[in-house]
Amino acid sequence: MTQLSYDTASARSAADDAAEHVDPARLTDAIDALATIGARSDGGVDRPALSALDFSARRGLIERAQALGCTVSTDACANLFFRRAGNEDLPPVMTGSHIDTQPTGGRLDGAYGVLAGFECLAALADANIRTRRPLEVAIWTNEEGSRFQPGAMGSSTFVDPSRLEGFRTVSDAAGVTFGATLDAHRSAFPTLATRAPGAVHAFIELHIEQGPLLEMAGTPLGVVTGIQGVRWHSIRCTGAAAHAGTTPMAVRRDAMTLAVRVRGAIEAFALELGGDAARITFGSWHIEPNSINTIPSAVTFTVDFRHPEPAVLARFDAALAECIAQHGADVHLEPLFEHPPVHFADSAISRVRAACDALGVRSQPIVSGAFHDALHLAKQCATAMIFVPSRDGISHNPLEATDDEHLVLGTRALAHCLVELCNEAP
Ligand code: HGY
Ligand code: MN
Ligand code: MN
Repeated sequence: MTQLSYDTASARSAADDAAEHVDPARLTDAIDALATIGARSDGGVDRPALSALDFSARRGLIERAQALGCTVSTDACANLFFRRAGNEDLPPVMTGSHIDTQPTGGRLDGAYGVLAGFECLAALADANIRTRRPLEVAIWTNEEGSRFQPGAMGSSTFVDPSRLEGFRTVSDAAGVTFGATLDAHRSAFPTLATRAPGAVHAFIELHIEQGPLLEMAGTPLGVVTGIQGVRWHSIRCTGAAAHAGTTPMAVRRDAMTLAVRVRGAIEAFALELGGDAARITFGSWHIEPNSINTIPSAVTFTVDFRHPEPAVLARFDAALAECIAQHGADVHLEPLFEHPPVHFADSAISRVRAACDALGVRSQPIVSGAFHDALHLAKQCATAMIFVPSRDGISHNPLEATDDEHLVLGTRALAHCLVELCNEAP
């Protein structure tokens, strides 16, 4: 086997070549096509994790990957891996994201990163570029955490397989367990090989910013240096069901009254200790029995707190525990997900920045307000992200949009960065 030379100059020209072979129409057509699976009448997408719609999207992408000459594999958490062979059997460079969406999601959150990865595979084929290392595009299962909490289950178990057993017992609102959907996935794709565990050289995730900062700055590309910390909890407040018309106010045990009081207390201390950088959301509510003329017997709501500083997150944890204790036995806290702030590897960040510079495109450093699968991959290998602007900073909303020009630029930067990483020596 002749030892191919990957000197920087040829690797750099290969990287430029790959970026130039990104085909704008092929990319936007792929985004449009995927958005039809789970399309909402308002232009958004509702494609729950491991639903029939998700399976349908996966089937199409498996076929496309096979047509591109990739090998396709999966793992026990239904992650999908589309691998383009390299000249040397070295740890691969990975890219990818997720294709599950929020219930009122957009067409780009997650899907863009997966389809840009596919576009890089196609661009490499068009340019007839062979890289030293394999290039692997991943679809990570259940990143959103909307149907099954916590989020980012697929990437989390890729990095730490011991977490899967606990995830399998998590149920969705209809009582379907995550384990049952994993088994259904295995039955739906019985011939998929199981990916052999192994080292990963680097992971680069391309994603929409989902906030307003790049657009406000007029910057087309974000060099993502890290992800802020996150806390997810479920809080259950209990009371006593009683008749709405006959029960005097003074003797009620109204679970909603208690829940609103607890919510107010949490919001107050979260904003007080977190300041302008604090992000507190109470997004999901479940009321029992949820009847207009019965006093609620139980109210369960979720807490989503985000902050870039570990010390603030620790103070939030302490204040929340104290708040729950103060409100007595009728308030129960269930932790769902927590992750400290992540700082990406300088080596990966430098590759992303160099790719933006090579394209002659202005970029700026940015910390991600949203979590992503890169949160977990950063534990496994040199990891970084590329952001493109979100129009009006909107995401997790059918109005989510990004200019085609930016979608293409982000993909060109990804192609450039991946080739440079794929040609790095062991
Ligand atoms: O919640 C998040 O940050 C991600 O969009 N799932
Ligand atoms: Mn996402
Ligand atoms: Mn999302």
